Amino acid sequence: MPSTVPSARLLALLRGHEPALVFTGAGVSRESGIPTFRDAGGLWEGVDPMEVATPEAFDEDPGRVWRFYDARRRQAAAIRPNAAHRAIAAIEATGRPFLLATQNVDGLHELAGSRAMVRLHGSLWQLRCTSCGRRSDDRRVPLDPLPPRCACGGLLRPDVVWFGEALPMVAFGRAERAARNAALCLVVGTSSLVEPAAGIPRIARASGAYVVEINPEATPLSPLAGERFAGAAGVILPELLAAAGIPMESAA
Ligand code: BV8
Ligand code: ZN
Repeated sequence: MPSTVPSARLLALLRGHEPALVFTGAGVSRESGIPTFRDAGGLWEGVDPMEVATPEAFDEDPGRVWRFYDARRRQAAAIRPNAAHRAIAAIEATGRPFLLATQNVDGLHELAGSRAMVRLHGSLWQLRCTSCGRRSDDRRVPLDPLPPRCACGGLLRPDVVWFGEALPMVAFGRAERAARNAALCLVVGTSSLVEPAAGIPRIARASGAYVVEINPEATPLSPLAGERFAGAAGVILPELLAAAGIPMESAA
């Protein structure tokens, strides 16, 4: 098991009160039981993202897109946050200037208590009407019938950001501003392949933040990291917090 020995610089930053930005991807939910996208056995294995995660795919076959997303909602509804989600919420709870920018849509950060956060790619639990634009919070699993329809009769879609779609401007703007001000940027569980979200940690690094990557694998971001921990977020993050003396809630 790789030991987690943070540098003196990282320990000082974790213990300090300067602004911190945490940027997460699917790997942070891995230990809750949700597959990532690009690992073996991942969501994109056997599924062409262009057939289930683009507006064109939805126009062509909303039923196929909804079967993919309803399955992910059912999967996400059945699991709980893991120690990585709780550790990130514990950093926020120290009261330091903090923002979590997540690419995840599963809602586990919110369940773990994260509040100062932006969802760069939307949420599985929000639906949006393709006719009247109305947004709704909808936790029903399974959704039946598929595809779901709005009271206005319009087709409802998952309120997530598909390939070729713009990210929510307010969320992305908040993440960019936090990246420009961050002294510490933790990049957890992301392949750093999907733009423009993957640019957020690069903005932090260019603005002087100390970037730390937590990921079993190296990624295109790795060369920019001042420090890397090659391991599971659910193991590494609690160890870093313990070394820094940051208290963590145990599993609720
Ligand atoms: C845009 C939907 C323009 C939500 C997702 C060529 C062709 C077509 C498009 C492009 C192209 N080149 C660039 C693009 C743009 C494209 C893009 O970046 N494509 C990439 C793949 C090349 N981007 C877009 O299309 C974006 N929009 O550009 O629009 C525009 C601009 C203005 C106006 C109009 C239009 C939209 C991007 C968002 C796409 N939506 N999903 C959903 O269903 O979830 S992408 C999908 O990838 C998810 O959102 C996910 O969040 C994101 C990133 O993946 P990761 O989270 O990093 O997950 P991954 O599996 O990749 O990696 C997991 C990592 O965890 C691994 O590194 C693994 O080692 C690690 N790990 C595993 N276990 C653990 C762990 N880490 C820690 N602990 C563990 N236990
Ligand atoms: Zn409607």
